[in-house]
Amino acid sequence: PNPQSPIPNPQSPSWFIWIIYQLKNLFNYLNIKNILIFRMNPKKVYFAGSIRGGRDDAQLYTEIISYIKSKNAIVLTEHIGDNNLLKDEKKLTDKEIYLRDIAWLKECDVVIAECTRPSLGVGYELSFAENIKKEVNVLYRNKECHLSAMIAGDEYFKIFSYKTKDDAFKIIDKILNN
Ligand code: 6K6
Repeated sequence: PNPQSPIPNPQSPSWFIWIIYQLKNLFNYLNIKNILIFRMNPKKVYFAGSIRGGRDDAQLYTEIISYIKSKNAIVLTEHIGDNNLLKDEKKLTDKEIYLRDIAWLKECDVVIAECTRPSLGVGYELSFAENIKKEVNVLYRNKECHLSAMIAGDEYFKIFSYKTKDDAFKIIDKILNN
């Protein structure tokens, strides 16, 4: 709303234009368009985390995935943080897992990888995602690992080091609001 624009005389036809103008200002002020687009067209996130590389951070993956979902985004790879879902994955052959994950990488809008625990699979996914020009975000705790030079040295990747889970959530907010 623009308090500086004078209120027209209600007898004059310009009052209608004035109302439309004020509604447009209100719409912009509340950023309604962006909210609607975000709600109607949620971001699809490919979350990558270590599986056969080691499950020490499994609980953290669960919490990161829940956080991403709470921000109205879709996580295509929910099983990464859910040991029950992973049991179902074990029923698939490696080829089926590979083909399904590649299809999801092609489908996603953004990749978010937690890379503190080194994982061949995650490294492969990062490189694949770069090759098909997806946005790739790498999170890791620099106090607990020395990130591979092949990841840290690749300027295509957006790399974020963090200390606490809350720091990680703030980074995720920035990624999702892009
Ligand atoms: C369950 C338990 C052990 O193996 C499974 C089934 N395997 C997988 N299921 C789903 N995604 C997988 C599986 N193996 C690898 N991936 C993909 O690679 C995930 O998207 C992870 O981001 C990444 C993990 O790679 P590794 O090398 O740590 O397994």
